[in-house]
Amino acid sequence: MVHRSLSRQARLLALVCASSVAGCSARNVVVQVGGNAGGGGIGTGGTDGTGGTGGGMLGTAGSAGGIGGAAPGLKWGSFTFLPTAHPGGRLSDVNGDGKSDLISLRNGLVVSLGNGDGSFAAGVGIGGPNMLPEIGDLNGDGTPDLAAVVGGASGNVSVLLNNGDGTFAKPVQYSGVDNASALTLADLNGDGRTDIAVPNRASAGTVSVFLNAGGGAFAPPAQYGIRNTLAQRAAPASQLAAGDLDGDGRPDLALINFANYTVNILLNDGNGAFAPGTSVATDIVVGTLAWVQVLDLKGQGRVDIIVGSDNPGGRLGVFPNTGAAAFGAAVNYAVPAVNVLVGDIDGDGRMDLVSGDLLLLNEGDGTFVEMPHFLPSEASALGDLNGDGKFDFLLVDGVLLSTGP
Ligand SMILES: [Ca+2]
Ligand SMILES: [Ca+2]
Ligand SMILES: [Ca+2]
Ligand SMILES: [Ca+2]
Repeated sequence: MVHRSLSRQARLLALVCASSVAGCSARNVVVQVGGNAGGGGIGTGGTDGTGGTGGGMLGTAGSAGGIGGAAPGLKWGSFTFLPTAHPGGRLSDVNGDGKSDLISLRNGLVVSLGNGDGSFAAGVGIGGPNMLPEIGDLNGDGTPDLAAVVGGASGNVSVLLNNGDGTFAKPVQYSGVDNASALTLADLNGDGRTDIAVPNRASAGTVSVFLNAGGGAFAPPAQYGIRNTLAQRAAPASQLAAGDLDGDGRPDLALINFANYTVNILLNDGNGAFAPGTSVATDIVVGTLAWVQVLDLKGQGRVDIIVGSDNPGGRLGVFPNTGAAAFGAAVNYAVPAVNVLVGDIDGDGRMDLVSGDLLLLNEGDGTFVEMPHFLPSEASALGDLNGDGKFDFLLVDGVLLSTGP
């Protein structure tokens, strides 16, 4: 367990925001959080560049520096909180007007187009499962499509293709998953088309890989077993992330077991077939290991693994990639995984994390600085809500719009 103290500047910033929490329920409270100008970036696609579309930097990059560096200072100006009623969910610009739209749940998927001021038009039901989707360009037309799993023993993967204007074709179901609760999108066989991988919670620990046959249609899945030598219980994977863990340029899979606190790695042979790699034991034994992501935290071309448990006493653990899909001892943070979001919040080119109302700012050395209670309420999603290229937060009770400078 590593305890990291906040830098003086970070502490001041946290205090500024903490003291504004009560006021943030009023309208248009401005939260001053830093001096330097510049926007943030938003990555919603694959974390290693192999995933779906929609990733990349939306904001203009600021100058070098950042919290914890020689010249600390968030490259934000200020934020304005607007209490806005919305159901929460995922953000993506589905109709290509430069404003993030909201994908939420109401007996299926609902699309609410962004008005460009932090509010949303009335939602339109598009069918599909009552499970938030992953977002990526599945048919290669440059517009974001949706894929979500349907749970249960006879579950399936539901694919909703964007007609190109933010309306969606009827969901197409693909069978071959078993009690799944998550999927990830990445081009697993290197043909330029986005594929789908789904961990099966039943079936003694397997992953179903659906290769994209073109046009957003998917072939019947191949199943790959997960070695699980560290299993304390026969608990198959529940969540996964795709990224190049062994440095061969092909996206691999990191899977977490929801009960036995291990991370299992499946290595990609380059054709979208997978063989078991290492199992990494975490020392996170509180709650359920509920979240996994892979990110190159040091910017050295090696993808690290981050896991989190969802209990109030839970933690986030960062496993540094020491090369060839081997991972060093975890750096742990006393932060439960609460709807963890990934994005370059402070615009320094490094991916940061948001968990609940807390920020974890990437220092660039594989560690994070914790900024507790930084947001006035829990974050639901990150995106550019008003189309100005700057990072905004969709909070559970409104939006926090970046207002510059
Ligand atoms: Ca839009
Ligand atoms: Ca598309
Ligand atoms: Ca592919
Ligand atoms: Ca690889």
